[in-house]
Amino acid sequence: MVRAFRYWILLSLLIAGSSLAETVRVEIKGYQFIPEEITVKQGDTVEWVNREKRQYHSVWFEELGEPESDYFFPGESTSRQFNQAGKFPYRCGPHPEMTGVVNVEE
Ligand SMILES: [Cu+2]
Repeated sequence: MVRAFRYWILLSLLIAGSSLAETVRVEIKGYQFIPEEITVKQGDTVEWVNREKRQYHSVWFEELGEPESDYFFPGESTSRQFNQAGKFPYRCGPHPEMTGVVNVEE
């Protein structure tokens, strides 16, 4: 019984400490990325979901020299995986005042 309990503790620690990649969601509403700044772990994916009534948006990591995402409409989303640690500012293509930041931790 004690031994089983020890195994259970060990297993719990392994699960808690595992680096399973996650998908973290950012919502877009009222011409804002919500939350505007997020912190994820290396290997995680960020998914931006458009919650507007009728406005499309894009996600553009302009400073990384990447192409802008396709425009995505209400109910649609776009996503990007982050495999490198760092601070990554981005913006919406059609609305330069819409900005956000993804912080990626090792
Ligand atoms: Cu926009």
